Amino acid sequence: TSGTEKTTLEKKGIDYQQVYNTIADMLEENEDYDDGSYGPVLVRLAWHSSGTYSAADGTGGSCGATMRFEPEATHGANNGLAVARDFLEKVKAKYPEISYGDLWTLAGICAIQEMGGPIIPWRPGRFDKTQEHVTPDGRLPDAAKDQRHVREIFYRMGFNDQEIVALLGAHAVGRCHTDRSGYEGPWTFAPTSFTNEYYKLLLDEKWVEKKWKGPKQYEDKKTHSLMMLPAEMTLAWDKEFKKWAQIYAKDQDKWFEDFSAAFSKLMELGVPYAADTKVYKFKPTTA
Ligand code: CCH
Repeated sequence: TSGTEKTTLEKKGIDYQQVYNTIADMLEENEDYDDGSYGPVLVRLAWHSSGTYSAADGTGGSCGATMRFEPEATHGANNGLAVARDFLEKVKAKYPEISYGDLWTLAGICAIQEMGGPIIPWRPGRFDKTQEHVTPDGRLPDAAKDQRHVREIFYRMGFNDQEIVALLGAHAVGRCHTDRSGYEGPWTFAPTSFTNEYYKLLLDEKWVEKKWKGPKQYEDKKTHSLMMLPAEMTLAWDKEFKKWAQIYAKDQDKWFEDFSAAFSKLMELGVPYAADTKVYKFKPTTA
């Protein structure tokens, strides 16, 4: 194709790196929000919009962005995610051609990369679906439960034990909010930095039940300022889970590699791609 033709083609399409840069520039626009970044809540939106997938019947997943609708928007697990959806409306207004599913997943990847995480390959192609495609409540993990439940939920999506442990390391960033999940506090001392600190703290600190009126959660005995959910304490208690947690605590490069692959897979569950769909690897604005 000639230079002019190519420019016309590119004009019709969406410049996804530009969308990425726009989101990246907005992440820290409000220093009063949480720890100063919308990154963590955007990661949670990307995950909850994808984690409804069921491999058995192909329902759910990020294609469709059905969390825009009731009752999915108000499923208990999604409390607080309106913050992330509203944040991204500003980006949607600038790039109206992008589907919500592509926007939410791209934003999650942008947030991880901008917080210092690995490069995560991403492909466009999700399209908006209607309210009839909302999945039933109960497809996302319940933090109060044990490893049987965690396995049941993630096996349903098609993940194995190694991928489960790799994905949970995303709790390196962000925090629990009493007015969203009922739980309270961050998992690490640097909740806007994407590192393998989560595994180190989980395995090295002594975790005790927090004494409070809220739901059962654990706190580190030393500082009482960090938290772990009952469901994720199983990463230290279950033999097979612990094996991977130890590997990731020792080797951040290995974790980055495995996390990138697992998160990319999560974002793509149930998305009907054409074989020649272009793979994007976005350039961090911080590099
Ligand atoms: Fe998570 N997560 N998550 N999580 N999550 C919460 C917050 C975040 C569970 C429970 C909770 C993943 C898996 C699990 C993030 C990413 C991931 C909260 C607090 C609970 C509860 C919500 C609140 O109060 O705001 C459980 C249980 C599981 C699995 O068993 C996976 C997988 C990912 C991504 C790969 C991120 C990020 C947050 C922080 C959100 C924020 O607003 O700071």
